[in-house]
Amino acid sequence: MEKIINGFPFVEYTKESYDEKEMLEKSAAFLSYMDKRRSVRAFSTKPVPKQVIENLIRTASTAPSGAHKQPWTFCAVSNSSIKTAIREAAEKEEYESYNGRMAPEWMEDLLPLQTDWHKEFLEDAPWLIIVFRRSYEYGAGNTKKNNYYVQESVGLATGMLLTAIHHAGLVALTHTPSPMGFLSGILNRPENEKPFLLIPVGYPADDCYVPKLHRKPIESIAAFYE
Ligand code: IYR
Repeated sequence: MEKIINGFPFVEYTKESYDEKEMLEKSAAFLSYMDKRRSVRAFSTKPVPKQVIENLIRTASTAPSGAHKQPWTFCAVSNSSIKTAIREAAEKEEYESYNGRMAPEWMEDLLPLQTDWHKEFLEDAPWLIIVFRRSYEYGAGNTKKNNYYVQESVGLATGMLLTAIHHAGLVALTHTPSPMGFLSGILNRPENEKPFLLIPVGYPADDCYVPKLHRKPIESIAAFYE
């Protein structure tokens, strides 16, 4: 059903609700499913079909955004020379970060993850999805048109991307080479797009270990006011 409200088209919302028992079961099952998602740093080189990546990106793009501006661009790279260029540029920055640019406290906080400046995953993973935030759009005559809550919107879309990746049985890493301006150059992105996150996507390597982490209990992450 469609109707016009103050001159703007609306469609009837299609309900998706369950009885309380079903809701409890579904929410608990989804929790235990999502709890298995982990950031992975050891990737298999096994290819992933482009159609799957397209579906993941389209899922991410269902995220809410400020004034529905959808202020994101997802660049999906499987081209091996571009992956190599990204790895080389990222490792150059990361080498500097791990050799003096990161404060001692930061280095210490990273110890349990055992990361370093080597980024093999940037070549091993079959796809790199580089998320760009679009700070503004170009209007007629090259004028700038505002986007709103860009960081929040792109953060939400990226969260949904990670959920979709996990749901497809694949793994990902939210990688933040810093600074990451080199991505705009390598991918030839326009001035209104700024790199947000670099996400290798693929299958885990055969011998894949992840840090033994603990999730904060509900008492530490939530406050209920009933
Ligand atoms: N960007 C570096 C360092 C790093 C920073 C944080 I915060 C992490 O959670 C993990 C790593 C790197 O990717 O190695």
